Amino acid sequence: MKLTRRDVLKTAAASSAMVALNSSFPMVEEALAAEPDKWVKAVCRFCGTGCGVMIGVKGGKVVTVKGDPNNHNKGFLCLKGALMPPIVYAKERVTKPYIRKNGQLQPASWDEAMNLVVGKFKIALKEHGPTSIAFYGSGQALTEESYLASKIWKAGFRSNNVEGNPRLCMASAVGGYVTSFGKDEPSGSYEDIDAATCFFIIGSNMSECHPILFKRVASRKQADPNVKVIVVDPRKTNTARIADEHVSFKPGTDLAILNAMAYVIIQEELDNPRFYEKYVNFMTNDKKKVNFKAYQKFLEDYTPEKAEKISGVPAEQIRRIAIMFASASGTVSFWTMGLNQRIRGVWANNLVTNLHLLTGHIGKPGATNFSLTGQPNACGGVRDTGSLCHLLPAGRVIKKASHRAQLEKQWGLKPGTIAPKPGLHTIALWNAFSEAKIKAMFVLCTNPAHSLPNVNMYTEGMKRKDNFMVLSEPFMDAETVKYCDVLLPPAFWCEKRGVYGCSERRYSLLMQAVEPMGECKSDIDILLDFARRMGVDSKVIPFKNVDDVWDEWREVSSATPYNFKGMTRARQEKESGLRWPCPTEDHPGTKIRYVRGEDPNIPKDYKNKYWYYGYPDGKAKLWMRPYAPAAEEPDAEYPMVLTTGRVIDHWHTGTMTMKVPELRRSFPKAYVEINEDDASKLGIKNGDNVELETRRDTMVFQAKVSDVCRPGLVFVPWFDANLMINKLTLNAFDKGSKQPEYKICAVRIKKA
Ligand code: MGD
Ligand code: MGD
Ligand code: SF4
Repeated sequence: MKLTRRDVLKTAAASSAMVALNSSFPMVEEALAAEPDKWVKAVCRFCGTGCGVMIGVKGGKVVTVKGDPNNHNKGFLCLKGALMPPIVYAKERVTKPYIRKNGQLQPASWDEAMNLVVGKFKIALKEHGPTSIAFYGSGQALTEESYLASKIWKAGFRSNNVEGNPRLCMASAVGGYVTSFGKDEPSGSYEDIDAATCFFIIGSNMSECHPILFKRVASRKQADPNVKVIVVDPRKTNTARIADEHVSFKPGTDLAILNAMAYVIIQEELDNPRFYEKYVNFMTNDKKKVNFKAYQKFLEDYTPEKAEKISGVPAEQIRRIAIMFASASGTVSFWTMGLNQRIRGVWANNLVTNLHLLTGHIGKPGATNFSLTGQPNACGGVRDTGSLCHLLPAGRVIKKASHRAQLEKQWGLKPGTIAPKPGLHTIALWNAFSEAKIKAMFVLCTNPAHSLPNVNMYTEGMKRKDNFMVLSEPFMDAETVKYCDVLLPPAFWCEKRGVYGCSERRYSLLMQAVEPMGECKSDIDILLDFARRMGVDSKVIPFKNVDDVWDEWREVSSATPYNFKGMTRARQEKESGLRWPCPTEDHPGTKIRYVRGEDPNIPKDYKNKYWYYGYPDGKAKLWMRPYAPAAEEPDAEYPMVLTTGRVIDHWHTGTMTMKVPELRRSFPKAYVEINEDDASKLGIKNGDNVELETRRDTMVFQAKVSDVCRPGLVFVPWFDANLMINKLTLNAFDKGSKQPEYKICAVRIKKA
């Protein structure tokens, strides 16, 4: 369906509603403005779907955007993707450096700003050592930026305090994949959607958060009426509106539902012993290898009737969805933050994977367990390059001496250079910054003063005089700007060059379309300048530009199963994305991992079909994870559950999407979504002001009364800088992944 700019803008305000209808999904296939002088190939700035875009440039300025017909999105974009140009030229763009003097940010030269930054980092290093400095990055930074920052810190400063917002986002998915397969990242790809006959969507509001992928799911269902969609979410979201089965439950209890599904699958003899007897180890929660019988015994605690008592889901519905999942010819599971942002996030991930290992719905076209990445480069930038406090590039971990030694060799470092102790994970890092134990912090491409949970605690810490924060941020109105000591002006999206890696392991090149505004520099140039001024050995950081960084990263990956040696810049410029592993320049990239004949890491003459090479015996692990309650369950004092999440037309903290009039109009401010029965009991009507109080803070939102939330649950979107729900959320986190539980906390509400 082709739309004119006028059509698109007319539908913008109603875009969320349109998505549910799917047949009239607003897609933008054509240029929206004047015919440009040239088209430049890039990737959408927003979600982990990673749609390819063509940027239209006229007179040296970005004038329009259209979908790249050669990338997986086949020319389609959602509205956020199609409406990016005004963001580049927003009046709030930071175009020169600033230094805070007497509490106010004052314009400064690059030299003045960088000298101050470097002075602070040098003093911290000299007086308090490498553990007193930190880098806090982003799954929206380019791959080269994350790799470079991580190398500067880990190899240049011997500091493992390298973290970023993927800890708030994908850490539990990483934990899930690594514990189940010994290796991170999904094994399937988007083509699986076209072959699946059942979709199991749990804790993901795909229609609003991965719209172009959701369109592919909806089209698949439309094309074949036998295709089933199961949506497991305590809210009846737009995604749920195309479901054959919407499973609504008490938030946090889905672990019991997933175990009960496994119980039913075995009871109905829909399990696949031929697969699991050969390729799966059954593991207890305390890491003991056991047999299938022990698993069956474990599942006795999760009969559908017992799970009904825990979750509120009728036993009969659990039976129905289990049978639907297992008896389909191919089932694809998708999940995102509804599972990851939980103190049992890793376990929840394992339990979805269990269903695939039990039924053999894995490693075949249309059958895969697929965690959707949120940010455009959370996979390619941070997970793969190991830019977190416990990781090293390409799946290596800091704790392992052999992994450190491999990296030291590849990086040409003296043995023992990389510090053996992992750094501080995100919550611990910001706690340490608040206590001024971290003395100097470099924040890049993220807005923590808005996005951290229980955020008042951390903004108090950011106000201290005895810690120092340098922030690279393109927009003056981003919340964290209020707290930084130095503000640097980065080039934005189309003004720089580098790689984004999306959910399906596809790495696509963003080519620079226009010159950076004012005195802006790309984050790569900012980091290279920082390393040089800090005196980092030029043998450790020998790069002149972003392409040099990419070439080293290709080389470093090539000794591992990640291997994207074959993704040369020349190829990336020509092709619209390649999926790793891609070991040679003539390799087409990999659709399905762990399968002989598909995954280049498996020798062609390997005797079995599957090989989970993350574990020495080549078998995946099926974990017995029990249900356990959330960190803060509702009680007599705070009787309801507060959950937070997204709306289709805004991105995270709103610094970008709030600058597009059509998107801002569509959701001008945050609100609280309340179930109609709860509202009537509390005397709340649509549009009333409602006070929400948690153990952290109290805030007032306008009520949106509907059937979306189940009774006992309220939802607040978190994009609004004037109504930051993170003042109310909880910073409890998963012990394994260290990802916070944004999705559940106890709240009491009343009409304000
Ligand atoms: P959320 O709204 O955070 O989005 O994508 P999603 O995870 O799909 O949460 C998803 C769902 O989890 C909600 O519908 C919520 O009701 C449900 N949920 C709450 N509690 C539970 C529970 O106990 N169990 C289950 N199963 N579900 C629960 C997030 C993704 O979106 C991410 S991580 C990023 S970084 C991107 N951000 C983003 C954005 O900001 N805006 C838009 N429009 N798209 C985005 N795409 C990406
Ligand atoms: P963003 O708004 O994406 O949110 O949290 P953040 O990363 O803090 O921030 C990105 C910042 O980078 C913006 O200020 C943007 O203007 C800036 N920026 C854009 N382009 C560039 C660039 O090229 N260079 C530089 N230097 N800066 C740039 C995201 C985080 O939030 C995530 S990923 C998740 S999944 C969490 N989800 C979540 C939730 O579901 N609920 C609640 N309540 N809170 C959440 N917080 C988490
Ligand atoms: Fe951009 Fe995601 Fe929309 Fe694709 S689906 S155009 S990547 S926001």
